Amino acid sequence: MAEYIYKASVCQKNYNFMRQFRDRNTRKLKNLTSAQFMEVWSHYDADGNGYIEDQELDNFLREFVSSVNTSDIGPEMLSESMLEELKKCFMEAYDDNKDGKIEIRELAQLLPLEESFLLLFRFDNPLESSVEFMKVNKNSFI
Ligand SMILES: [Ca+2]
Ligand SMILES: [Ca+2]
Repeated sequence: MAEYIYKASVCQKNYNFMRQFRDRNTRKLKNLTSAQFMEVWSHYDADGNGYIEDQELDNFLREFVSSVNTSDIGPEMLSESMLEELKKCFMEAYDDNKDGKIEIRELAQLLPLEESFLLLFRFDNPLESSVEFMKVNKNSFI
């Protein structure tokens, strides 16, 4: 994993959306508020179908990994084979229902969330989809 992070960090040239959520010094992800989480979600679920999949998943992984670095230094991209390998490990860890896509509940396990917000994702809650989630989110948080 360390190697991936290093290599990815020399690669990304474009604006990295994830970087703003990392602590300037420790480079750890900060606890996200519900609003920030939804920003991340809608940024990467570009077509809004309720899943981060295929190209969206690749984009997310690239940025997630390379955001560890403070700046983008080189023009080189994360190689396809490295990305594939990374994706395999990643999906094994986070794709709970093994459908090859990341849904909102799975992303919630991946990102650090603020305590009160985290409760929404505990197992006895009835949220089935991102659409439902956004409804609840709108009522209780914004
Ligand atoms: Ca999508
Ligand atoms: Ca899944």
